[in-house]
Amino acid sequence: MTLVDLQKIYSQPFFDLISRARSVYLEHWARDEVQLCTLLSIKTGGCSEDCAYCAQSARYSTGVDAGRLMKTEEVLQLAERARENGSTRFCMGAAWKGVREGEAKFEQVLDIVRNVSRLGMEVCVTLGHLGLSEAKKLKEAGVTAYNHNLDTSEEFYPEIVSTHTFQDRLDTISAVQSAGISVCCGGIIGMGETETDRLKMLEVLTNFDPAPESVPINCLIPMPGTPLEDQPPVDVFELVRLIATTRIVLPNARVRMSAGRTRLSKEAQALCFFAGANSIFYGNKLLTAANPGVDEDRELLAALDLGTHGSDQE
Ligand code: SAM
Ligand code: DTB
Ligand code: SF4
Repeated sequence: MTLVDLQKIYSQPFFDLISRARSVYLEHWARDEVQLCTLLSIKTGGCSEDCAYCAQSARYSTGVDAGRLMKTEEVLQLAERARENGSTRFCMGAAWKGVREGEAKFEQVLDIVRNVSRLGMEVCVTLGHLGLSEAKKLKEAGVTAYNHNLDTSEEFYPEIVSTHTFQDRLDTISAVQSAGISVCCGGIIGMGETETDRLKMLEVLTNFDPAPESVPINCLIPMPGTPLEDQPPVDVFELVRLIATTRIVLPNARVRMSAGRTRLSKEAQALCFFAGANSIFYGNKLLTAANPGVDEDRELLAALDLGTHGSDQE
């Protein structure tokens, strides 16, 4: 896909765009079903990187203190609870620049993954930068997907992060793919980027080989203390257009409505589902920020007659 192709799709009349996205969804997915994913921050805060949106960067005074890496037992208990609550994917995040083979913290993560993967859910981790040997170890331990977002276009990336590059992100993704792990890769909107930046990011995603298995679309949560704390909210129709375009060009990907749902109305979320979103983070908390309550989400899915992945529907 080229940027021009994406611009054509994105800028067609709104109802044509979402109808087309809905048809593509129905052609590729058996039923209306949303995957519930539980997110857990296994190591919070104190990160060396300066990502301008992130409450976990040690550079900003955000009130998020640096924590220690959780113990396997603690993680396992929460993973069991997530499975009981209907999640079919468990995503663990760590606030690090990256991991290296031989480090004690990496060994500890491998131990966590080995244990969590026995529960039978998809196991996703997001640990920052890594190379092929680390990716292979994670695969062996039972990781099914690695989350590493491009976050925005290559051109806008240096405005958001100075401590690593867009190319570093691509290198990690390529290591993950070479190890045979599914890639979960998306971005954030609402950081001051243009429509072209958003579509350029999507252009890069459509040229991944293999295509990303899941695409998280985050709306910026303007975290107090970060350089982006005063950013205005994203226009909901721009969000819906981006989700619909993603559904059309990456028909087999799980498109995840990720950060920022607390600021979206029920109606806005319904439009996002219609446009092809088929996964959400489920649980009261994301990594450090709030997420809609589980009861609220259950009610919303029921009101829209949306089933959940992994549950018996017949
Ligand atoms: N340190 C790892 C990394 O950078 O890949 C993993 C954790 S990082 C918090 C994962 C993703 O969460 C980021 O790439 C970004 O897309 C999203 N994220 C973080 N803070 C956010 C915020 N305030 N609003 C929206 N999305 C956010
Ligand atoms: C992703 O794209 N979004 C999630 C997950 N991958 C790791 C993280 C959202 C974080 C929101 C801000 C916070 O909780 O601090
Ligand atoms: Fe660190 Fe990841 Fe936050 Fe960047 S997004 S500051 S790398 S935790």
